Amino acid sequence: MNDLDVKRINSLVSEPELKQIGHKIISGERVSPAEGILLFEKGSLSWLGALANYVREKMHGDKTYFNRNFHIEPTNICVFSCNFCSYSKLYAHKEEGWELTIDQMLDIVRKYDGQPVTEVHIVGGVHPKLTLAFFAELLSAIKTYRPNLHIKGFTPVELDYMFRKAKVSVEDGMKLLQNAGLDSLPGGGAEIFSPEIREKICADKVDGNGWLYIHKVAHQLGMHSNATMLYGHIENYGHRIDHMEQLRNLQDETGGFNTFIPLKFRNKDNEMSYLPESSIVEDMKMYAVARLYMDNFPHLKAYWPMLGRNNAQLSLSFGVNDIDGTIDDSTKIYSMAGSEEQNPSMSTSQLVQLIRQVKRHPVERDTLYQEIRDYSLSV
Ligand code: V47
Ligand code: SF4
Repeated sequence: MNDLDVKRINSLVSEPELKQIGHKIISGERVSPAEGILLFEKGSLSWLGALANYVREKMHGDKTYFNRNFHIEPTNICVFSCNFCSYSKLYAHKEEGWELTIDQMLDIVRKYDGQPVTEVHIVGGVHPKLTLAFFAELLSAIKTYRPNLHIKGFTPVELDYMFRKAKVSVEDGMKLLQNAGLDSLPGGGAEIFSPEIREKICADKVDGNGWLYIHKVAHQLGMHSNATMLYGHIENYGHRIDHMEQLRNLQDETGGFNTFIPLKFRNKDNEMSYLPESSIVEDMKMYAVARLYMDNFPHLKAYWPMLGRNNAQLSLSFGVNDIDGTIDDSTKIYSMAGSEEQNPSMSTSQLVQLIRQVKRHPVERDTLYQEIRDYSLSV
């Protein structure tokens, strides 16, 4: 620990209890749940930012990762009715939704022929007629067509439904999908684990324990995964810390998570539109506390299509070291929920520029954070 760092950063707060937490963080000690709540409640933005940036730079220096990926959304028809969702169409209104065949999804993969994309992210609604066998066939078809493309797909919400319908255990279902070509799991569907909040915003889908168990089994099979948290709606700081605590505990056990992704609730066109959105100050606090609390998560990601480009740049001073990639412009879930980004795609050079503008060091990565190209070495 560097005493000068402690002095410099802790001069930004006066409360002894906060100074003590700052001291702990700089000496590499873990923040407790009660201390996590104090960070949210009492920490000034400048102090939290300085601490989170200290941790970020200790872990990654100026490196800011991105990857080249594209999305496939098999369907937006969903049996569930999460109140925050602006995207899904109930099966009863299926004529308003879409549902892609395996061939149509392969056409999307073919669009990227010859392009240096490394990952496809498959995520969508939970269609009552799409089966485990259908998704296994989709995975095999993609792998046969482009074997080196990493497939990151399906949230525990989709998986839990698929496995229950097929009457297979989580273990058997995950093995089957892994053998068919599934490489890792994205972070979606986590929302907020607390049952009292889940009951009010997404009562009918897999619960927090179910979400965690599916990721645990994936990790035990050697797969990596991400984790999200939907914040800025009806939850309080205690619920956020409880969510992060449960993720941190599972990570201690398995080490299988790569990235934590806080997702800001957007309020356009959904059942929770009456709620105001969190302020940018609150968003930056969220990133900073996440960086400080999730000490065993190697990476913290800002999902720029949801947060907006300028705020994603800002987040790089509040603990974030990864910006989600150069994604395809057919991704609908976020623009439908009110993100400023109505066309959430950026070319690699635009993304590199965005990172360089805030004097960080762009590095292209693959899904598992192996470095593909260091952009500090080129113009
Ligand atoms: O679980 C839905 C969120 C998530 C809204 O792993 C909303 O690399 C805000 O998890 N306001 C799915 N958020 C997307 C997701 C994700 C995205 C990017 C990268 C990765 C990754 C994962 O989208 C859902 C839900 O929490 N969401 N509606 C809304 N109105
Ligand atoms: Fe369905 Fe996912 Fe939307 Fe919930 S968030 S209604 S599970 S598509």
